[in-house]
Order: sequence, then C-alpha cells, then structure tokens
Amino acid sequence: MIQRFSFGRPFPTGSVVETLPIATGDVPFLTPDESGWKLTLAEDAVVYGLGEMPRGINKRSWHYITNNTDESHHGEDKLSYYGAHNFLLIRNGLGGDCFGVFIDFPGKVYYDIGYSEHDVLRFHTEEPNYELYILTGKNEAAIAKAFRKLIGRSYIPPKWAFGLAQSRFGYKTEADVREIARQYRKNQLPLDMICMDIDYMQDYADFTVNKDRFPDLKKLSDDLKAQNIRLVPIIDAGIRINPNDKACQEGLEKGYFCKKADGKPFVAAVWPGKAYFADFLRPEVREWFGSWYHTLTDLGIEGFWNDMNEPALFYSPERLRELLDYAASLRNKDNIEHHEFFGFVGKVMKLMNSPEDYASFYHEVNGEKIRHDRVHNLYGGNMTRAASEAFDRLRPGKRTLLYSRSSFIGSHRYGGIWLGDNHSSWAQLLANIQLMPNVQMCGFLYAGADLCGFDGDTTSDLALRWLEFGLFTPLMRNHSSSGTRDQEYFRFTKELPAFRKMLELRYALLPYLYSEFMKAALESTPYFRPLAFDYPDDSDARTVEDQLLLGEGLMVAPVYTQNAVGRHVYLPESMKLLRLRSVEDYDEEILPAGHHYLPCALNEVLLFIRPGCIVPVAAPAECTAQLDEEHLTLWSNLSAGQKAVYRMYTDDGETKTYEKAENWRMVE
Ligand code: MIG
Repeated sequence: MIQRFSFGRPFPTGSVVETLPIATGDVPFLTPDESGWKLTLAEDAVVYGLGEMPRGINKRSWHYITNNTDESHHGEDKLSYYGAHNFLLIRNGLGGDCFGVFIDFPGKVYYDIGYSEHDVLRFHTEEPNYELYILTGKNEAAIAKAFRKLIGRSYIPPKWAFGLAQSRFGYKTEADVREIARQYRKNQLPLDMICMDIDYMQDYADFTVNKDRFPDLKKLSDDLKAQNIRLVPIIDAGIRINPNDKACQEGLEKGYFCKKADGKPFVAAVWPGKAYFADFLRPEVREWFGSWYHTLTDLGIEGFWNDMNEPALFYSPERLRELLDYAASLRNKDNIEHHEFFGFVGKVMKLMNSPEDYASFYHEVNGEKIRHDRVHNLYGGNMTRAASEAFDRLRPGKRTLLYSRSSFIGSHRYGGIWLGDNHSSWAQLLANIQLMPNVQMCGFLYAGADLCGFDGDTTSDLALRWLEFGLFTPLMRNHSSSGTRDQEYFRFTKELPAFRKMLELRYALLPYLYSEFMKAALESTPYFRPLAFDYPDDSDARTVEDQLLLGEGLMVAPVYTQNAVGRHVYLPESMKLLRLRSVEDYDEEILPAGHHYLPCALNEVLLFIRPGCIVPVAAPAECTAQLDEEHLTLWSNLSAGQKAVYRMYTDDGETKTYEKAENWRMVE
C-alpha cells in the first residue's frame, strides 16, 4: 500500500508517475519533530536507500544532505554526492516494521540517521512544501517493487551499452581514439564503446567539434562502428558565451538561459570559460537544448554522457571579483596575518559551486520565478530528460545510450548514471559495491562507477579486482582523469591474460546479465540487491555489506582488499560456488549455508548459484554484436532429477518494442 501526504505547496518535481489521492489521516510510523519527522530505531534496525550517497548499504550512523554536488573527493566524511534520491527503506529491527519513505522535494533534504543519537532517525526538508509517500508491503522486496512502480519504468539502453566502454579524460585526437580501438582489437580484449571527453570539442564548447583534432568525426564514427565500437561523446551543462556560437546566440535570443534577479542571464565559468545555463525546468528549453544533440546524431553518434549538470560552477565573475579585491587589499602588506591568510584560502576554496551563486539565479516555472537553490536537485535530471526526449525525435523508435552525472528520482526514466569522480583506491571499490543496490533501488538500473578509479594512480591488482566486480555492473566503463597513470586494460601487459578472461566472462554472462536487467526494468524488480531482500528473516544476512544478490539466480562476493587471497562469505542458504578463472576454467563446489572463509586468487572470481537456478552462458565474443546466443552452455545448481527453466530475453537490442512476447525465450 502507498499513502501520499501533502504539506504546504509542493513543487511538481515529476518524480512519480502515478497520481494517488492525498491521505488525510496521520502519517504512520513517523512522528512529527520540530521541522520534520522522526523515528526511534531498534538496536538492529537497517536503513537502506538514499541512492548515490557515501557510506555503506545500511545508511545508519551518519548524516546526509540531498544537495546535488560536484564532489571531487569521495569518502566517508562527505554528506552529498551528485544525485538526489530521497527514498528510504527501513526495517526497524528483525521482525519489526518494514516500510518505505519517499520525500518528493526539489531542494535540500537533511537526514540524521542515528548520527546525533544512535537510536533516532530524523529528516526534514529545507522548506515545508513537500509530498511524503509511505509505502508498506510484505517485506523489503515488495516495498522496493511498489516504489519502482510509483516512479515509473527505468531507462533501458541499447544492448551494446552492456559491453565494455573505454574512456579517459585525455584522448585528444582522432589518432588517440583509433589507437585505443586498435589496441583492444589487437590484444583480443572485447570492447563496444570509446567515450570522448571534452577534448573533442572546440575549446570545450558543447555541440562543436575541434576540426584540427577530429577532421572527420563522421568517418571516425563509421570506421569504428564497422568494428562494432561506438563513440560516446560527452555534453556539458554550460553553454559557452560566444556570439559566434549558434547555440549561445539562439538561447540568448529566445531567453532560454537562467536569469539573475535583474533579468540578465546568469554567468559562471566552467570548462569553456564563461557560460550560460539553460533553464531545463521549462519544457520549451528542454526541447530546444535537446535538439542540439542532432549535431552529433547526424554524424552517426548513438550515445552520450551528460556531465557538469549539478550544475557544477568553477566561479561566477562576482565571486571571483570579491576574491581578487581581497587579494589586492593584502598586496602591500608586509606581514599577512594568519586570519588574512586563511581568509584568502577560504575564499579560494569557496569559489567553486558556491551556495551564494546557486541563490543568485532563477528558473521560470509556469510564469513564476523560482530561485535556483530551491529546486537545485532537479537541474541535472532535467538535462537528461531534455536529451532523452530529443532522441525520441532524432532517432524515433531507437534506443540511445545516455547516462548523466547528476540526477534525481524521476530522471531514471530518461537515462542512467555513472557514479562520478571516484579515485583509485580499495575503499572506492567497496564503495562501488555498496552504491549499486541503493542507486538501483531508486530506479537507476543502468549505473556503474569509473572502473580502476578516476582520480589518482591505479595498480594492476586494483584494476583486476575492480573489473572482477565491474563485470557484473550494467554500465562497465574504465575511465580516468587527465594526468593519471594509464589504465586501459591493454596497458597491463603482464596480467593481460587475466584481464582478457575477465572481460570475456562479462560477455559470456551477457545472456544472463542482459535478461536480468530487462526483467528488472520491465517488472520493477531489482538487479543488484542486499541479501536481506530475499532472506528478510535471517539476522546475519541483514548485516552483510559486501555481497550482493544479482538477478534471480546469482550472488556475488567480490574481493576488495589489497593483497587479499580470499575473503569471508556468508551464505544464507546452501549455494553452488563457482571459482572462475575464466568462463571455461573454474572449480565448483556445493557449500552449506553459513559462514565461510573462501580462498580467491587475484585472477579468480567467486560466483554463487542459488538452488534451483540456471544461468545461460555464451561463448566469449569481442563485442556484443558477435555474441552467439543460439549456442548456450547452462550453469546450474539443480538437485538430481530437478528441472528448471530460465526466462531469457533476446530482442534486437536497439528498438523500443520491449514488450513483445517473442522477446522471451525459455531455456532449459
Ligand atoms: O571538472 O570532462 O566527472 O568524468 O572526465 C571535471 C572532464 C569535468 C568531470 C567528470 C569526469 C570527466 C571530467 N569532468
């Protein structure tokens, strides 16, 4: 059951797709608390949700603010990341109340989940205008499903988007890109996509191509497509201020950029220098901005990533001026005192993504001016929506790959997400594992982190361990920042066979992984989920933070610590362990329920098949287009004489006729 409560004058965020009647009685489970709500937590309460946020699968024992932020230093001390996913799924102790809470609000929501007081959960919105949904059901899984139905079907990418994507902030020329493709093919490492970061643009301006570096992007795209490799360019949120750019000119003429109180367009610097910011909250602006993607779809491009759309701001001219004036006031001082020095440093640090800047411009919603910070969290997701709706016009009936950095619940219907600027550390590999079930619970099924880590220097063992988890994530992309150690998989020459085998394993598992993704999207079921979803009465399962159930038949337990040669695994029931070195080379063993320490060498993956389940496996291929799904091997965990059927999804992978009955094939 879902109850909808309404307070004040809620802003229409577009997060939900079902209009429920507004309930009149008391809000169940929660009690009013100063400006928000509160709940007493049982000693063993578990709180899932919040999507893209720091810390573990269970969010208890920290505080959080949904406030979409370009956070370039991920870690436990952070309160916000790039997405606003205001959904909590609470199990208040074993056998206790189980319910979901969705706070439909476009600005900041503050959560204190056992941070101030270990046994108290509190939350409040920045303004008293919001809708509150309380979801109840049989258990965690039932509530999660009801929530997904409430917010509508998740975005489905083309099938090739389940292949490997290779990316780097630093591919500068056509030759760089061709070399990546050549190395992958030469080394027989599967690959489906190469991402183009901002260097393909002319001076980082959206919807332009640097003709010196990429003289014929259409030909490049065609040539790579002939090898089954797609180019996936980036688009940033800000539009460069340059009277010669048509996008800039048009946006100005039509008044489509966000404006300051004085009616002049808001200006902030990002990669291309000073830029304007389209008012994505207006439908006509979304339509206009989205249409610009034609400059690339016309060249044969079929996929994009949307970046910097929190929106990230380097600085506004006003804020920079203040800093420079302050610096000038210190210039002739012989002794700059500590408070002046730290004052200066503080002003420098506060230039980027300044709350004052977010409070200095406005959106237009149905003729009303709304200050940006009040609806801040809707910005990036509406850029995603702009692009997605444009693709329906530019490429009717076809799926277009799209993932965004910033998002809110609602934008999961228009695109996936990647998890932003992580770094090359073991802690961030664990964070990737823990983020997946929570972002997927909030609708973002097509998601993944930058494998090997974005910032900092990776190592071959971290890269391999990370791939051993990444090979299960829907978006499987290796991406890194400029100036970091090279980390394309072909760079690890000594360990190349191990990397190849793990990439092959991904492709071999695609009949299963793609089918499970499609089931999750079409049936509002989970892809990754915490163990407690399927074993709600198991007191050990609910504490597991580093194993995930994957689709109907599998459990993964990645190794995520440096130099580990095994790990502890908890089995809520007996399962078959496959210790895989490749799709052909593995040991198998039936393990009883309970706690185990399992050896797992650097080149091995632990994969568990649940009782009564079948997993269809294909022969490895160098790209999704060459997967042979006619000749399958079946991995299974069946008792003697037991029969089982696997529902496999096999469609063309590129059109939107998802619901056809012929797309399903029964495998036994
Ligand atoms: O300010 O385009 O998260 O993936 O490589 C950094 C350059 C801008 C941030 C993205 C990252 C991308 C980078 N971008």
